[in-house]
Amino acid sequence: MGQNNTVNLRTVALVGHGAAGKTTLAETLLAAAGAISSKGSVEKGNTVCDFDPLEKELGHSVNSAIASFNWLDARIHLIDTPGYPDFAGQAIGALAAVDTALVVINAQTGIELSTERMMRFAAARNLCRMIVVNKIDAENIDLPKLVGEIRERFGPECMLLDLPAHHSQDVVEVLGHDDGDSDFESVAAAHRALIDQIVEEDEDLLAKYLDDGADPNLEELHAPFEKALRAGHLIPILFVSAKTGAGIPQLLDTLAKLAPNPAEGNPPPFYKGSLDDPASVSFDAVPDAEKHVLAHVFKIVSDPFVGKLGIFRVHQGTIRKETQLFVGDAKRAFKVGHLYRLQGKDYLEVDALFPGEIGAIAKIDEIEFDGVLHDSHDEDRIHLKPLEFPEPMQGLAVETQRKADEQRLFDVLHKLEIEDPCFKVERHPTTNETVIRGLGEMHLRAKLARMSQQYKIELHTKPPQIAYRETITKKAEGHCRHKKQSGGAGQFGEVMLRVEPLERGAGFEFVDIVKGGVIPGVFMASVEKGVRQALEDGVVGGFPVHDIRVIVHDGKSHSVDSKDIAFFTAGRKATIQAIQAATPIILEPVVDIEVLAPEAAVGDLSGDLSSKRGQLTGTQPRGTGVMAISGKVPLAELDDYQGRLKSLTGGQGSYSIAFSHYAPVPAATQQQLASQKKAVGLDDD
Ligand SMILES: Nc1nc2c(ncn2[C@@H]2O[C@H](COP(=O)(O)OP(=O)(O)OP(=O)(O)O)[C@@H](O)[C@H]2O)c(=O)[nH]1
Ligand SMILES: [Mg+2]
Repeated sequence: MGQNNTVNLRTVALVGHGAAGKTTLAETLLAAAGAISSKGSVEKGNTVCDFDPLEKELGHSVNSAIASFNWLDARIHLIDTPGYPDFAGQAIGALAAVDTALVVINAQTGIELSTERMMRFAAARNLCRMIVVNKIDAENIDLPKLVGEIRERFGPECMLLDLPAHHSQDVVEVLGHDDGDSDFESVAAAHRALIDQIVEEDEDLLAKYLDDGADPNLEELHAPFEKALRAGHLIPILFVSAKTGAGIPQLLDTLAKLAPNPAEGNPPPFYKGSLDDPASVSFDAVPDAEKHVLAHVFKIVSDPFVGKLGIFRVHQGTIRKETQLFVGDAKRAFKVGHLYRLQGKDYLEVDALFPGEIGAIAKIDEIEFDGVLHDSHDEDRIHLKPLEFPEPMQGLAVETQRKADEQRLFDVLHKLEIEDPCFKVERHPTTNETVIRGLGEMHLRAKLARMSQQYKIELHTKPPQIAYRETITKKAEGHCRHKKQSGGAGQFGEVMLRVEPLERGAGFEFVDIVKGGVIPGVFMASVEKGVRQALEDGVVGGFPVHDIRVIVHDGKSHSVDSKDIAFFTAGRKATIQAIQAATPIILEPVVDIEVLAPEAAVGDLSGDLSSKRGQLTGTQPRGTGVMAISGKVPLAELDDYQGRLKSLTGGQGSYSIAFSHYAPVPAATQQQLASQKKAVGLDDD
């Protein structure tokens, strides 16, 4: 059977915390499998997966990278992902493309922030998970203690699939062995525990095992092993050193023999129809090469030289060069043309891609992130369950240094936005600011570097203005009779309305309960426009008003003088009046923050956050000597947090933020913001 045969395909994402050794591990696997002739290193900047100049400069991954190799009968597609929380979008995207998440843990630092997040994200997508403990060659590590911590954090289903031996120079596999040397825990005990766990999955096998007292053979164990992986009843732990190569042959064998093939993993959750429509049905893609094509785009790259590149996983059917494909609900198909498999930065042209393969198509403008590619209109309106990404909150207001670049700026920002679901661009017409948002300071720095290096655009940056909002705290009435009689035709419109607070996040509701046509239907649309204008302009500090219901209940019109503009103005002014009477307040965004820092800095950091109106919710150990401080803090207080963190931790800290909720600003801030706003004119038109 060929390596293209679906049963022989494996898709694996290397995920985990920054510096755990994922990129090095990918390099070591590729070299050991003979896919590359010599092994590069992240220090030298010559690995297959960290090929971006920025990655070479920073010494860690910024983008996910794809490579593949053959081992035994299997072709293994590997995605190396960045571990820093700032680049989490890349790792989350990669999880949508694989059957197995290989969570890499650094033996020196233990369980870290991204280890935990990725275990959670992978479980949420029902992926088969395996834990790889890397750097077993390092000094001063305590592997038995780490195994204990892994089980405590992720459950007793985390079971040893191999054990380090001869002072971590080697590794002994325990599924097929029940004796041999190991550095800790007996091979026999680990073997027994593993077999016991696996046979639980198959009643017949369990009965036979109990009767005979003999171990089932590896063939008999295969199906229940996959079942246990799929159900999350088994999360194998493996040990490696990506540096010395210890444990690498065992890991390769595990990927080829035990990692699920596309039919053995949990199928991806596809939907026909819209997700919020209760009538839409979920179904499993079938990894059958003969069926209709279903592929999911999990990554977009826009390269100034290659153009737009869509990277996808084939879930069903076969994509060939001459295949006609549709993107999402598109009416028109495109012909594939060139089809590639990726090896780091290299594109290798192939004739066909089968279910379970990862590949790329270039220069197709319609391809979009998270889109489904298919080859028949029968598959229109099919979506993969949408990926959930953290909301980018870290903002930077940007301006081009050269005026001549202004035009290009938006094109380039748009390209970056398409590639990265955690990078957003906002235009604020009122403040004339262009704000870029990402998951952290490093994320934005990477974008600026990319714009400078690839697109030759240099930017000035400054902290952006905070996205304040206004809302009301009680019901109130508003009334405006707009009347103008200055020669010629007059203007007349009268509106009576009531405003009511809605719960946070509810937005805006417009309700028309006018009786007897006192405001004719044709003018009601103008009233609503006036109301919306008032809400957009804000009343207290000039910020948009949210979470409000506006009920128009009475009014008057004039048979000759009533005009759209008159009702627009009356609606706007009545709203302003009502809001002013409804005790309006200003709200500010509050974010969840997680700070990772050395234990010694925890006191200073907690004190600093508290003094910045932060509310701490907990402090937890993360790995050796590292603590995670979590809490909520107003975004406005984090303008220069990177700098403060650096000085309080001697450069050893990192943090990430995600949107939490909107909350009222302190009275003094409200006064200050209100005084900065021009008075709202109820008299102007
Ligand atoms: N001693 C030792 N060092 C290792 C091993 N594997 C990786 N390293 C080193 O650990 C550092 C980080 O390795 P990377 O491969 O860049 O780690 P990564 O997980 O890809 O990091 P991110 O891309 O930031 O998520 C580098 O200095 C590697 O040389 C190992 O097995 N043993
Ligand atoms: Mg890396």
